Amino acid sequence: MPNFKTMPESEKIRHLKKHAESAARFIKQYSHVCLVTHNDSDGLTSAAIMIQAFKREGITYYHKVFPKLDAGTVSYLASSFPEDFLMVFCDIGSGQAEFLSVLPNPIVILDHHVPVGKSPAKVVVNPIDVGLEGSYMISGAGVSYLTARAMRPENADLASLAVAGMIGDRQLMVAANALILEEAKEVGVVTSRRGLKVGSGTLFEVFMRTTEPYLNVTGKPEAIRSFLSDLKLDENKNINDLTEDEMNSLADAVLEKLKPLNSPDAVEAAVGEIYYLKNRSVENAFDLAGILDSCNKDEDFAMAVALCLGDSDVLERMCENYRLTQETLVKNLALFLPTAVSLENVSYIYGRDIHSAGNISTTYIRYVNPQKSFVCLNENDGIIRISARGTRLLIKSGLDLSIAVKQAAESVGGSGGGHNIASGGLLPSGKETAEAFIKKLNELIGIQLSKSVGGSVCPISSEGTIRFIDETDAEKEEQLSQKLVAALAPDNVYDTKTTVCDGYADVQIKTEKIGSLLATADDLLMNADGAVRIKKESVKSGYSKSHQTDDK
Ligand SMILES: [Mn+2]
Repeated sequence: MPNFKTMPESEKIRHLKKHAESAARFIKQYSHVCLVTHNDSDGLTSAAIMIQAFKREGITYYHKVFPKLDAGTVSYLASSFPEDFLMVFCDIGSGQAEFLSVLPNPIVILDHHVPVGKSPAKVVVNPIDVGLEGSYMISGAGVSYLTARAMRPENADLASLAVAGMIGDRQLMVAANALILEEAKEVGVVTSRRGLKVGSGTLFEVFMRTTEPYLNVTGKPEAIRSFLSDLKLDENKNINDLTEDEMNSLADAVLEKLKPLNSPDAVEAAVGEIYYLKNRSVENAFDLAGILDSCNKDEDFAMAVALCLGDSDVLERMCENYRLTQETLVKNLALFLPTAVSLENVSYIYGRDIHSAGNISTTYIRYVNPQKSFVCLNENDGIIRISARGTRLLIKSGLDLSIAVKQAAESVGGSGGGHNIASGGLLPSGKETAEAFIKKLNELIGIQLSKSVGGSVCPISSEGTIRFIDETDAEKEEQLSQKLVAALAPDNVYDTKTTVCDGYADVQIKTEKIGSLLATADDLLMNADGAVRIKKESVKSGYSKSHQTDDK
């Protein structure tokens, strides 16, 4: 078993590709496949990728879409398909090993979710198995693409769908994603330009219905008009037709609005590369991902796959559906975001029949308060659906929502899981259950973030103070704290401030990244420990004239 922890990223990707090759070889042995995919844009683009690949191999397929797998859905699959059908799961299936074990069929899993339990699958392709991050380095569509690509080189044209899947899952263009994007550009199925990362349309339309980024003008006609006229931009101009200068000034104005949030996630989500899918009927990748995410019925899912594979007859209907969904979302955000309650480590909204709870969560953590994890608890049909979100900054400080949500949900008789940054689950209904869950979650996240590092370092901001309490007696001897900070001075990074007072010394550290802050605090504490020990040793061996203190 290779050691994936110490392996360079390119090696990990090479191993992932090897797994994809095994999956491709395995799939090609079958003539009948039941394809099961997740119901979001990443799952639906995965479906389109695999369906095109099956068609090219002459494999007969059936396609089922589920929001999640449980005992019921798996027993439905078991009773609906003969045992000799290959079951291929895309963007779903890693967390449900125990349910899948009852299927007599051969199974292939192409997924990027956290694996739970021993998988009954014959082949699993999952980035986490080779030490890559599933939450931002490759999506379900990316994993499916690598598999399809290994089935047949001509499947390289499906890379544009993989890019739409990455966009839909809000991934970063790094690691395996970067490699797939490079391939997509090489074969000419994707191009890109820099600017505001939104769908196409007139500037007025874009700000009326775009929730990524969600700004103080979003959905407000008057505010949008004055924002655009201040920038001397014509509200009826299509965003695709903006000159480079116009796009830059628009992007700068949006960044200015995001500044007070101090959220790298928001900045990254708002401005950067816009991807155009050159061989798809919806060219803008944000539009395609949005359209697919607005699908929620079986007939929508069939249209979604058809749209991905070039059926332009369904285009108008799906775009209209998407427009309505976004309008409702903008209204819901205005309605629900102000109802959020904040505890020490988590903010939450609890309500009934909340539409698009996942989007509300994403919007809240990104554009309202990125300093704490966020949970939307949506009660309907006698059950509470959890949708929890974190930020990469919080994850660097120790947050893992897949674990915290699972444990908190289980503590009140529910279930949960997902990614470290975005996780979901179910709870029994009732306000008391919801409150008990939140209380437990708040506590668990507090433990994960382990609020203090050898003093009062707050790991959520990139600013912290370590206080050294001086136990030496100021009347009779030299203050140890002064010696200590003098000894530490060479370790000071840019923006380190030291204050020495009677009885204590404060070292205040400011860094750009939370990681550097933690590393600096760690170094300082280690060296401080060393300095104290040396001081005590020197006291013992008589080098110091100061009064000998208790040195056990
Ligand atoms: Mn996914």
